[in-house]
Amino acid sequence: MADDDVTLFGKLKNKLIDSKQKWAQDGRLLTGHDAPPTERLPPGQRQVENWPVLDLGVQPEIPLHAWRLFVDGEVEEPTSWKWGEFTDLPKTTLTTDIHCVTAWSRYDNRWEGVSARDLIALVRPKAEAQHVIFHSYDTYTTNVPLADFAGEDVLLAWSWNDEPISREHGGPLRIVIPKLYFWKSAKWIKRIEFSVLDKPGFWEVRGYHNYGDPWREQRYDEEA
Ligand SMILES: Nc1nc2c(c(=O)[nH]1)N[C@H]1C(S)=C(S)[C@@H](COP(=O)(O)O)O[C@H]1N2
Ligand SMILES: [Mo]
Repeated sequence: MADDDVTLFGKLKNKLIDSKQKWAQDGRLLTGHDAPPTERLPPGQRQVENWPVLDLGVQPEIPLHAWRLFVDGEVEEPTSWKWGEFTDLPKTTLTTDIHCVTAWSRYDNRWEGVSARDLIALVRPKAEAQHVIFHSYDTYTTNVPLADFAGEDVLLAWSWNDEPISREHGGPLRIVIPKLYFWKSAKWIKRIEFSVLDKPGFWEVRGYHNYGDPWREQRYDEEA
């Protein structure tokens, strides 16, 4: 693997990370209301037209020749792909809404990529695999139940509104899980681990909710 070719731009924004962790402790932005999933805008969210950038302050630049995706853990067929191999897989396009825990929602984002279902069919998780852990090039991690990763609207996306996903938004490849808050949609995805045990990720160990359903307003861990 040509990991030497991956450059990290920026510096970890420790103050920003600390203040978000404090927000979680204080329960900032919580309305205390659930909304039925039939309601398009989840409680406490406001619609935006732009697309904000959120990260830890570090944005990896991954040249396509150095890009790899590894899928491993509790699967029958651990697999890794180079860029051209991955983009040769069957493609799916999908239009979804984004709901960020910082209370913005963006409607009608058109994604193209490989569906999680197609990927799952290739690697064949073992029966014991119940959790999926995403590992990114910027060292970010996040976790979802396998049942949610296997949702029909989950994508490994390389394009947004018919353009390649920009570096700041997680290109070359990011995860898109529309039914959960956007922190679960890992940018710059490098490795997908199928696991028997759950492994709370970067924000989940800093007070964010382990599951993150926007319609039940699961912004933060109740114990935090
Ligand atoms: N690798 C990685 N993925 C990440 C993050 C990150 O810092 N690193 N931030 C998460 C958060 S908190 C959000 S809201 C979305 C932001 O995606 P965007 O910058 O494209 O809006 O990415 C999520 N995925
Ligand atoms: Mo977020």
